[in-house]
Amino acid sequence: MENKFSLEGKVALVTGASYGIGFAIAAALGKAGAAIVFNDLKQEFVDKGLAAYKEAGYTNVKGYVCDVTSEEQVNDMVAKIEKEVGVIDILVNNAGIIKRIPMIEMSAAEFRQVIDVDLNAPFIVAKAVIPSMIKKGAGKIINICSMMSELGRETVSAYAAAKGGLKMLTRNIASEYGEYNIQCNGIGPGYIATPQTAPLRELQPDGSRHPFDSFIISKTPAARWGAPEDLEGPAVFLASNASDFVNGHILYVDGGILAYIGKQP
Ligand code: NAP
Ligand code: GCO
Repeated sequence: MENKFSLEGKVALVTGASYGIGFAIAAALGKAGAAIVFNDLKQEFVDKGLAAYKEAGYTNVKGYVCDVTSEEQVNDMVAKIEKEVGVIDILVNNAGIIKRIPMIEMSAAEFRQVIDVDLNAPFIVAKAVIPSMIKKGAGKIINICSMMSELGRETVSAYAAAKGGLKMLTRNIASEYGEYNIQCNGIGPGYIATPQTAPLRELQPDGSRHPFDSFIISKTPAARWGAPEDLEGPAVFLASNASDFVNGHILYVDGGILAYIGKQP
């Protein structure tokens, strides 16, 4: 039987993938056969990423310096990738930032910065890769959403607005380009242990768990934080022919958070 999960011969661009969730997803796509392409903001991070992929045994990897909020830089990078590696078959919009600031203390500039990276940039990168996908007659776009695509919480107004918007951008790309055999889906990770969430897991001065850490364990039926590796299978599924009739879907990989009302008293 044909292996519907094989990514042999495919080119995958994962944004912001020197470490964290992006690295785990790119590595999984690489293991399934894809050529890995990633970017980061500075050469220093790209070099660290390249060294990490090499250490993990990946040789078919290219890294580029590119700020995904800059349309000019993104268009240059995509043109270079098409020339140096090939047409991008799989795009994972992973690069993201968060600012945890109570809304009434947040400046409009800070709000805009989060929207710029977490919502405008996925639009910019998707817009840059879709024309070649249309020509090729196939393409996969995966947008990394969040629990905050569905839920609110104190201090993350900009992030929730951006990730909620990204869910709808996902559905709109699916609606607009589905007829060209392009599938655009989202992955909504639950609480995953990465540098982004490190401040929420810091040990207290007395050595006890951070209250947010205990809160997340109690809100998650799986009773643990996720690891970046928990996203590997879902990413390969959505990047492969196994999901060719799945379009505009957000796959939440959250240990059950969205299904759960919370521990009863
Ligand atoms: P992370 O550890 O902070 O990594 C984010 C990556 O994005 C970094 O490599 C960062 O680059 C890069 N980046 C940020 N702004 C960029 C820009 N303008 N241009 C290019 N690259 C940029 O985050 P993570 O936890 O792995 O999260 C990855 C994605 O998953 C994000 O979209 C995040 O919102 C989402 N997510 C995370 C969780 C979680 O619990 N961790 C849950 C749900 C969703 P630098 O190295 O230069 O900072
Ligand atoms: C926060 C967290 C979240 C997670 C994630 C949840 O402060 O609430 O950082 O936003 O990172 O996106 O899915």
